[in-house]
Amino acid sequence: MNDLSTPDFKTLEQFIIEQQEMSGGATGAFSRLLRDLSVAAKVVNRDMRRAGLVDILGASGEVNVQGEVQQKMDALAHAEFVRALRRGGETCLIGSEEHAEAIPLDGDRPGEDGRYIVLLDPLDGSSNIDVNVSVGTIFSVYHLPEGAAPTLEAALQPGTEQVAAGYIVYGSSTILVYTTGNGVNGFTLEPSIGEFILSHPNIRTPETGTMYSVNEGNYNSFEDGLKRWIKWAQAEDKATARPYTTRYIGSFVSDFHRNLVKGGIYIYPASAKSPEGKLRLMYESNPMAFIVEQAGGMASNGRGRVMETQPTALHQRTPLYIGSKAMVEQVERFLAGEEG
Ligand code: AHM
Ligand code: MG
Repeated sequence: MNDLSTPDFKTLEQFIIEQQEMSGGATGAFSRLLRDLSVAAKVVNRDMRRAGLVDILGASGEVNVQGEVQQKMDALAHAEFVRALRRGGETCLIGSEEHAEAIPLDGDRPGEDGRYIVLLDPLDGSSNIDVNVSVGTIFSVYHLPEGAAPTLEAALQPGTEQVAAGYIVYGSSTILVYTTGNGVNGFTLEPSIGEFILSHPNIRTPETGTMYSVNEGNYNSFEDGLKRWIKWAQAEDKATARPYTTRYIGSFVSDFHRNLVKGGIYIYPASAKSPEGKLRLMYESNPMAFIVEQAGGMASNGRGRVMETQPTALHQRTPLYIGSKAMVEQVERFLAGEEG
């Protein structure tokens, strides 16, 4: 992390503008969109830091005259992102985990309708808030196809068409990580100046790791190949640093971020409880798949590349195997019956 006492730290906004200048011909619309997302993230971060005080402060009626503070945090995060994107004017359509239908935005600059589609999970893992566990936001950005109307059909593009993807972890610190297809960079929020500062330039995920993240309570209904891989991971073998370590927070963004930095695999497979897997393709799996691939990792549905799935619905689910490349490839081989 850069030292703020030295003049050479770089803010997210400076970084975005630098990138824009490097890609000649950019109009600035995309930079403004990223700024809008980061502003919403700061607002949500502020609200998150007060989450434990909601009952006390809310009861006094002093915090928020609209009573918003008493809303569930995930609904509040949804409202904040929609507000920021609407105000920013670069977005024509939003798809959110917190809203059944895609939301078209009129934009408040007549004749200058936004050209971007933003799909997001405003607050993933929100059931963890009550117990003070880190949660996050995940977002995915597409172009509105030339000549298309801003409807759900326009949003149903495979993950390979994403122009940007990112996430924010509201954890012991708040970090925003994103890619535009040109590597992955992470920015930590410096609360005293209210800016995201470049803290993790050009993130590369380790080729392999020794951590796996899966809800093993569902083990009995996993498919055989996965069961065999888990038993393999638990077996003792010095040469391959086994047994591996289980790390499962139950908050996807946090589990993903840890594995991205340290190496590992996150798995949410099909199970009896969730026959299609649990995570959503469009605003959970695809954006993380884009990021992990850009960092040198891999994302699979167990049979193929997640980002090549042709979506048919905004909220569709997918099994997900994501993380260090060697680990994802190996689990795929177990699933195909080629090992174990
Ligand atoms: P949510 O979008 O309703 O918060 O659900 C997604 C969350 C992920 O953050 C987490 O990895 C997963 O659900 C945990 O599910 P489970 O409790 O079944 O292990
Ligand atoms: Mg979610």
